[in-house]
Amino acid sequence: MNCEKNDSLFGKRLDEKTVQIEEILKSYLPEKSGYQQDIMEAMEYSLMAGGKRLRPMLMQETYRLFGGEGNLIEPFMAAIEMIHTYSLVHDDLPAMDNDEYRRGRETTHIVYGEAMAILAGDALLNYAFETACRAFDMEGADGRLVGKALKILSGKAGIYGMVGGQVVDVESEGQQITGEKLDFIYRLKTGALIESSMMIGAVLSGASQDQIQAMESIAGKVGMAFQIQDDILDVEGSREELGKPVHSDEKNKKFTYVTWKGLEDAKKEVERLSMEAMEELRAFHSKDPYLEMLLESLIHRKK
Ligand code: GRG
Repeated sequence: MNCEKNDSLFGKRLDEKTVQIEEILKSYLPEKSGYQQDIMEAMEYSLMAGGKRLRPMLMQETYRLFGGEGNLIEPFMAAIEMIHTYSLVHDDLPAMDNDEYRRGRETTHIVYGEAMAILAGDALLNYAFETACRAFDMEGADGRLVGKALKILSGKAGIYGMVGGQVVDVESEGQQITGEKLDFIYRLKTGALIESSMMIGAVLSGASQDQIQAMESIAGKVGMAFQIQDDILDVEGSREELGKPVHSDEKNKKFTYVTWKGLEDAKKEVERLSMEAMEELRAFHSKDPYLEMLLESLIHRKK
């Protein structure tokens, strides 16, 4: 009974926080005007298509964990979701996964054409940095911390982060790869943005270097568990719940944790990594259990 009550309280807060994040994202989108209006529309279509908003949520909760207050975190919350969205827009293109459906609606290139989808992805990536830089001008902002957060954001999105992981993933299509290479792909392709989310939350709240590193470790485990769960859902999930086609890995001849170890071991690994991440998080004795509950909810996520 108590457990059910906790679940419904968590669900209510999750919904409320998601709505708040949607408002923040909307407020940072460019005004649709001028000759380049079409690209602004495509950016909005892609960004405001729904989605779990996990990365900005993790960033905001980590900021709060270390006592961060006020709205300094908001431009970075918008920026991380813009980068995540650009990666999905480009990943769906015919040259990559060639998917026509995402977040419950047609992908950007289906609606706006391929050229505009490439440009909308580019625009979201660049606008993410324009947006994050707005933190420099906010009241009470410490320019050194904002600069440090920008360094993390750029590094984790690039060739030593998400793009690097995606490159190896694309090159490995149709191949049997080693567990070590699979780990590399997952850590970078999926883990890097999740790591940057929690690290930036810590940096902007003024956390110590040790605390920032601890967040990188927790987020690394969350990212790995999240990607393995994504593999599981691609086999076991439904198009209705996921808002995107299932069996996409099979279609693209991807070697995944599930093809490597099987469904049961994959599920155990998600649980193991998530438990470890929660254990590490408990060392920070947060008064608010929300972040821990959020991590726990990811183990059983259906979308
Ligand atoms: C194109 C440079 C470039 C990178 C693409 C992120 C990515 C790399 C590809 C998307 C496909 C994929 C399976 C990525 C792994 C990360 C992942 C599980 C993304 C989906 O994230 P969710 O579930 O999506 O948070 P929503 O829609 O909820 O935001």
